[in-house]
Amino acid sequence: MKTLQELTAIAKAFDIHGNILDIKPLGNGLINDNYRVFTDGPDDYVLQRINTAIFRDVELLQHNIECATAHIRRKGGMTLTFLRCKATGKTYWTDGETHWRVSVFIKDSFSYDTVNPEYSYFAGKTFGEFEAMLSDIPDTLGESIPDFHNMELRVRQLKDAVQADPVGRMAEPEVQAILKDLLPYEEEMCKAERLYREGKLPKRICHCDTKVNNMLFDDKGRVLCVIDLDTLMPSFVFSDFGDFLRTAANTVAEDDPAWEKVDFRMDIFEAFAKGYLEGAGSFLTPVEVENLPYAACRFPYMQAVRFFADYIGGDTYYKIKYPEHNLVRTRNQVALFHAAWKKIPQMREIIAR
Ligand code: GN1
Ligand code: MG
Repeated sequence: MKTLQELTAIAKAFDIHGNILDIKPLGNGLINDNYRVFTDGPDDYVLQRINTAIFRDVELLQHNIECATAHIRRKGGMTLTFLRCKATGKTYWTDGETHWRVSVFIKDSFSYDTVNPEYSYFAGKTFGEFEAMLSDIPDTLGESIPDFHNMELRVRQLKDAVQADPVGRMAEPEVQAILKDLLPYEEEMCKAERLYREGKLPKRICHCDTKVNNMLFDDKGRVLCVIDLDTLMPSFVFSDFGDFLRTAANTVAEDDPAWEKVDFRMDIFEAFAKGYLEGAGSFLTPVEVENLPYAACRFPYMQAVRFFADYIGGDTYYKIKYPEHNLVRTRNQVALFHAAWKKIPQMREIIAR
């Protein structure tokens, strides 16, 4: 943990305007550490410590973000503004150990962990338009986390954790039961990777972390800006479609222990799908559209696999608040997966409409 003085010194390495009045923790991301920098100038700022255990190539990460934000801005879209370090001209600062960056804080904005259908419609439209805007980006973007949304890899990582069992959690009967529940769906859930190999499914620049709280709204529920651009990379459009619904259509939070209360909300699905198809309809192929119900199942499944692998592996990836946290999250996502899976026929009807 850095002191206020240290954080202030880091913030001052960037080209910020005004004097720093205070710096306070911000938000509840599971990966980076975020702070709000209060100033007496026209803007406040967001100071972030980049988690380099996860984002190992900061140059590539920032290259992706700089290219994407510049492209969106050229098209008149609203996006994040990253500041340059005064000494190096780069959009990050490092002391050789930790890496930091600063962006302009977007005023009068709100972020939510849950949304109603109306907001979901706006969110769908925004993510669709976001992909549309980036569809003709001239730069080449890399994978800031290699194979981030590759289901085959995620399942392999789970199996590796099961084999290694570094903290003895395979002895827990519940862990065995969850594994038995998940594995039969493996092949079906790796469908996107197969379609890609067969040349039937493209990769496009996607956001890849479209959870509800990665979008800022104004006070009327209109989307102001898509944030958290770290995972912006070539992926299947299923990533953005599926990950939003994973968080928004769940009747409870992703780590709610009351997994019997988990359900997949079709009103949210319908509103989001409508917005998304309006925003992205111009470039989506029939294979992409046809598989949107699959996308809605793929992401609860992938998240279950990821939380579960982290639990079995000894909690090295996600921030946890208590020892069973990743297990609770897993159970929740497994329940969501089953709920969504049962509703595929209904989803198909809605998409066809
Ligand atoms: C992480 O950074 P944050 O909290 O928005 C994760 C996502 C997961 C999500 C689960 C880089 O997102 O992939 O879906 O937690 N980001 C990374 O809540 O792994
Ligand atoms: Mg986030």
